[in-house]
Amino acid sequence: MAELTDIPSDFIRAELDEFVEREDERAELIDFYAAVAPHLLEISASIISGRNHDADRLTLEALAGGTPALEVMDGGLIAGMALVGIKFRENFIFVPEVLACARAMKAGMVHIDPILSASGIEPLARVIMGTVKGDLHDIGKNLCIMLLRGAGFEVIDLGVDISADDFIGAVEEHSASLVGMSALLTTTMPNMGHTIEAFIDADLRDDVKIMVGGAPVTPEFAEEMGADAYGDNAVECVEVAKRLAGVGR
Ligand code: B12
Repeated sequence: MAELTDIPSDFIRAELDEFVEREDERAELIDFYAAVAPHLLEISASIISGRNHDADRLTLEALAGGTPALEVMDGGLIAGMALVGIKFRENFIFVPEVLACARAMKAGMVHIDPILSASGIEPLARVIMGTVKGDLHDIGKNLCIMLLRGAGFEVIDLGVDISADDFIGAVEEHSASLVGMSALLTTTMPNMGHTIEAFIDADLRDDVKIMVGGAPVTPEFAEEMGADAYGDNAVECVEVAKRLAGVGR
């Protein structure tokens, strides 16, 4: 188990010390950040402080210096958002600050996207992705999309606040065989179930495989709602999509 002093960033150490009170979370995050390279923790720090110009510059520098895009994404961008989430939950920061952090995250993601999305091969399958009705969170969905495209899927991104009808319309319009739904609010999770029911009512349920994800979603909830699969993170999203499309594990 790592110690706080093992984390190679004064800023991250101070943030953890001040804002992460739960012992289990603290231990988990200390272990995690202690294993991340200092230049990636600088990216995390820029996300946590909502400095979008720094996130942009530091991400570019890390990539130019040869750090793989996936590592920059995990150890820099997503790692920053983990602390933002805890500070938001505990009311240390509020929506305006989180929006600034999300903007910084997007400034970094802009550079990761083309690298992870470039595959140049015949699409494995066509996927419709969207965040369900009532929900405006899109960072996680966008990460999933980047990795799906990078793995060779064609992805139609419907965006956020997507109704069951819009999901159905998109499947019909694009003849897609896979649907991915994201939800970050416990209040919007049931809309995944409503969308699946709408596919049944439209007599289209047998034509598509449906995967779901988002921080509050669990494998049990996914099964209860009648989804075909659940994915915990963007890497799992790709694994699940491949399995559902019958193109790999
Ligand atoms: C950023 C953020 C915001 C931003 C969103 C900006 C944006 N463009 O997305 C803003 C400020 C707008 C916002 C608003 C709100 N938010 Co908010 N937000 C967050 C925060 C801090 C981070 C979410 C995030 O981006 N995480 C990082 C990404 C990488 O992780 P992820 O989304 O989980 O995605 C990964 C996996 O889940 C998975 N995945 C995701 N989707 C899918 C889909 C498929 C198919 C698969 C397989 C996998 C998969 O892969 C992803 C990548 O690894 C979370 C806290 C948290 N810990 O989650 C709160 C949080 C989700 N928000 C919360 C709340 C309450 C709100 C508001 C109601 C606040 C308010 N009072 O207005 C509003 C709701 C607005 C709305 N109608 O949607 C609560 C939800 C509580 C609950 N249980 O319902 C949380 C948990 C914060 C808290 N209180 O603890 N929020």
